[in-house]
Amino acid sequence: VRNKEIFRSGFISIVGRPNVGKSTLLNCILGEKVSIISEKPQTTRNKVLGIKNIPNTQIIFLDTPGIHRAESRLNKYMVKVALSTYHEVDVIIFLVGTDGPIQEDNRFIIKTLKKANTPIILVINKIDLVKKESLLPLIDSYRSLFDFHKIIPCSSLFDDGVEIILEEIVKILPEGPKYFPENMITDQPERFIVAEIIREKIMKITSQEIPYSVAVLVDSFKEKREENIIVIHATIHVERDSQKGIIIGRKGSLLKEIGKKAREELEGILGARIYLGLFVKVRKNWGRDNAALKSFGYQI
Ligand SMILES: Nc1nc2c(ncn2[C@@H]2O[C@H](COP(=O)(O)OP(=O)(O)OP(=O)(O)O)[C@@H](O)[C@H]2O)c(=O)[nH]1
Ligand SMILES: [Mg+2]
Repeated sequence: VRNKEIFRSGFISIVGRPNVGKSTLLNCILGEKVSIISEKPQTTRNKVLGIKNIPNTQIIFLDTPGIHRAESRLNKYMVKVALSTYHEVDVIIFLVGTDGPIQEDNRFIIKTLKKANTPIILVINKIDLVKKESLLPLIDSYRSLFDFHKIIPCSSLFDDGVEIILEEIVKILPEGPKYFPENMITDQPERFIVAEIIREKIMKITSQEIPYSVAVLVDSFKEKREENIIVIHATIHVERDSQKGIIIGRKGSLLKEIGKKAREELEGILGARIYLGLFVKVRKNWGRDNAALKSFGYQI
């Protein structure tokens, strides 16, 4: 019988291929948006921390960039970030879609998991997209590849099965301290959240290489408390002149749309009226420039 008085806590990393729904799962668990989501792969670029408090328990989740065959510097950095979480967590959630284990990326990930000395829970996400009958063979095929601590099917989009993931995690968590105060949901500074929400809108609105050529930095963030207004200036950095034109759009229409969507969401998150000034700047080939990557928060 577990002693109810014992406080349990621990760190859980969510890893997997790009686009399988890692950030969606984190947001679903927290009931709040701390990590941006898009239908395009490689949305998350940094480790994003989310804190879940339940009675006598604190679970700290790390959302990570998708692990894939990385060619560019930024992508290699992203994969490194994801793999580096293995050593700082008590449990790893390996998230996959319903499209089968055969992908090369998954094989690579399983190879890395074999070296991690941590319980690994396989979560099969997006089960809303397939028939129930197809799940058992899928589970079997994964089971033959690795000795997972548990295999749990779920749909993060529809909050189906997510509760079971939490129950399983709580069973493995060690006794530990309350690392963060209870009212805290993430350790990300507001400026980072603002930059990410702007980047999310760009990822959703633009296509082809544009989403991957964009980095967003908040230049200033000033609260006018008496009026409940936050004045924010941010710069969207692109890699080429042509991309600057595309982001701005005809008579500034696209930039206006990005700004409007970001502002509306940020007003909800920050609970204030927001003035959002957006600028677009070309930083030639920043993705290949270590100093630029560093200044955008991608510490190579
Ligand atoms: N149908 C369905 N779609 C889902 C589910 N979970 C996530 N998605 C969708 O999958 C897409 C990718 O979701 P993300 O949460 O951004 O995926 P990710 O794994 O964080 O992706 P990266 O950050 O690029 O590695 C989005 O369009 C989500 O709406 C699910 O359970 N069912
Ligand atoms: Mg993500």
